[in-house]
Amino acid sequence: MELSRPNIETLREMLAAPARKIVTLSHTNPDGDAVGSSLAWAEALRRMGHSVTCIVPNKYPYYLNWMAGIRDMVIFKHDDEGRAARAVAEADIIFCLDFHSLSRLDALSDVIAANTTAKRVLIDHHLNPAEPFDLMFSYPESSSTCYLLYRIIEELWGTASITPTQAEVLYVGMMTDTGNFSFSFLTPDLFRAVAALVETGIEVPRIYNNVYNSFTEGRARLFGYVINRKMRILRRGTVAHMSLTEEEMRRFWFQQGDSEGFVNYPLTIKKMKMSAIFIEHHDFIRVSLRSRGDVDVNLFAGRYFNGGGHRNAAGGKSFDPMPETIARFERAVDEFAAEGLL
Ligand SMILES: [Mn+2]
Repeated sequence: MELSRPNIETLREMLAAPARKIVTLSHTNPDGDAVGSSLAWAEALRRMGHSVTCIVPNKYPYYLNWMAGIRDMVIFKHDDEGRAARAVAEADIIFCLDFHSLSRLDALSDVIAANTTAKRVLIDHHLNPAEPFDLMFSYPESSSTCYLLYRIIEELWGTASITPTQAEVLYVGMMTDTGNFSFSFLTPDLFRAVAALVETGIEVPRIYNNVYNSFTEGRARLFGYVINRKMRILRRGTVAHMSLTEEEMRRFWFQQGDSEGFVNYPLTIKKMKMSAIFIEHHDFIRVSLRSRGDVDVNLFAGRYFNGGGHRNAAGGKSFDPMPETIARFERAVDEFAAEGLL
């Protein structure tokens, strides 16, 4: 992965004095990569004298609460004082981290659209960025936005500039987006980056425990329930889907983030190629898709659920009720298989 030299120089000029008002944005249901990249980038920019507001559309999951600086992030959904709207209106530069389309911001996208003068910079690793940006760092071959950001920081200021707090939040993004370094794009350079982060003194086992061993009892029981009672297997054991209604989630004291990772589990079954979970929200159903190897769930999500993401991890939405959503998925799977794509 080679970063574009002209883009790096443009970014360097953009961040040269005078001090700017800067906003970082990340996607709805912010995950470790979204939060980690926002916090690491904000620290770098503040050190240069810029004033930075990190905004996310809704709350991050509780198992990220321990991350340094996370409580300073503005959560648009609970922002009764209008801090997000003010920061966006005043912003000279808006950094879009870990998402490729303003539609991933839900209601926050209207606020962004209102500021037509700020420079917009994309730093992301999802396929096919949707909007025009003034400057784009779009690298789908990067395993996480945090790794991409590490490389940008390396080019701009050198890795010696990375503090232990930055290293810790960058590591969270690299770890979570790769499933603790088990998915694709695990390049030697990624591990060299990890080595540099570890050199700053971060405690890898503690970070792992904070993220992966900090769930609630309700989450463990909900997981057992969804695998045992709700997993359906199609096409001779190669496709699985699961669903959760709001009523079921209430029964297990659901908290946001509790269903994180469920969709990966069917892929632990030998020969499984594709897994889906449908999670009911107030006015739509969120569809999450995972696959192994050549099965392209980015294509599948785009075609059937108006979404996208990465080849092996993607998502979309359905505005139909649950039974219709599941029936549509099953028909889509047959169509996909008939075309030899599964
Ligand atoms: Mn990511």
